[in-house]
Amino acid sequence: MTYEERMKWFHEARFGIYIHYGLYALTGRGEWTMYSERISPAEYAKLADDFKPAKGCTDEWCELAAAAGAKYVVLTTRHHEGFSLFDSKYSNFTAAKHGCKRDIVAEYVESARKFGLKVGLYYSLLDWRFPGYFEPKKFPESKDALVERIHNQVRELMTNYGEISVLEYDGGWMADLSGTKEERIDFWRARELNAMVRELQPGIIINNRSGLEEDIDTPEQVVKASASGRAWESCMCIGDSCGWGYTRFNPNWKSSEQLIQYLLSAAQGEGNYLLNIGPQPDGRIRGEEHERLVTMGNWLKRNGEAVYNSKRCPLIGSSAPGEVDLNLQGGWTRKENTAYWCIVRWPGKVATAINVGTAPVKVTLLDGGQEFPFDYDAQNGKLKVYDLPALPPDPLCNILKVEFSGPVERKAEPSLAQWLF
Ligand code: JFZ
Repeated sequence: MTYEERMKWFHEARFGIYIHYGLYALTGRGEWTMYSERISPAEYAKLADDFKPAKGCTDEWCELAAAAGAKYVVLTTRHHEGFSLFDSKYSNFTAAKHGCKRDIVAEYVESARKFGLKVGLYYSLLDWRFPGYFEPKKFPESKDALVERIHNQVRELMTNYGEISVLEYDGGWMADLSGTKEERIDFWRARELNAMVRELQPGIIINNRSGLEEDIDTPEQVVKASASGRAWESCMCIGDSCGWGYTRFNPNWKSSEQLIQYLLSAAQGEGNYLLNIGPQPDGRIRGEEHERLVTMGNWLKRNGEAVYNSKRCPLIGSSAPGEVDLNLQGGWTRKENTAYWCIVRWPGKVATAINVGTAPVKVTLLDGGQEFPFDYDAQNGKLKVYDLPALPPDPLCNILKVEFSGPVERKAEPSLAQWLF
């Protein structure tokens, strides 16, 4: 299967939901609590017997992800704390052997398929319980045992749960942040690991966090486009960036408007947006996350044409790899000779786009299809759309669908001062 064939559904999807759930949810202080508070493995393991996610919580996660307009989900099967949400022959520190005594990954993949979502699995290479991770030279047996463990568990994940569409590694960095890329690859035996993964799951997409580049870049808490031709996925929390796992107190929630803008920024850079939820100790989703995802889904029902399977557009504000620049009027996505102007700050009755190099033939509001008159000054590359509502039709974000007479081109400005004369 070629890279392009494997990536096809990913580019059509544009939007996924990350789910950070594990023992750490019981602390209410985030997924790094064990390390941040230097809680001993023995003390931390006491939480396991209280790990009792509500029956059906995986259905709740996946039903909400589908309602949000996401096309795939990614669940933390084992985070840095080492607690596996799946049954494993290689660890007793699992949800199948403690607390609920259930295989949550098995329930999750069934739920994802029930709601028509592609299945993604997150797996942390590091495990704080192994001294060999922190000091591999001092504890070589522990380091070797950890690496052997992760190879065996990844094989279990790639074998026991049907078709897996995305494997999101994490935690591939060295504890002292030292090491070259090659040293990290050797430490985890990543080439051997990923060859096994691809043997078991030929269509899988693997992220760039095992040390090897593999299929997708993974900018975190920022929308940063990779070069054309390289797939990428921006992952982000809805609340504070410190809280992937459930944090009881999390005062800074991004608004639905901001989340939609981030999703559009990702699409404008031909990338994906993986938005995170951190289920509560009982597995239920908190109101702040639930309401935003429902709002996003309702907006996508009306405007998804501009997002799903969209491509980069050469018009201003949407095409440059690297930082995706959100210019004042908003950026553009594209499908063939049609472009979608994602207007995040409504200009009032007249909207002006500059550096437009192709003649438009029709301008409509994507939501509802209302057509608007426009004037196109080919000489100066300026498009003006008239008779728009004075107030934004949709308070969240509005898309003008612009159908062009041919391939969409950006009109170069002969000089920076040209427009002054
Ligand atoms: C990692 C995890 O430590 C975190 O808990 C969460 O799961 C997130 C999605 O991934 O966080 C990172 C990973 C990499 C960097 C920073 C935070 N990095 O490369 O700077």
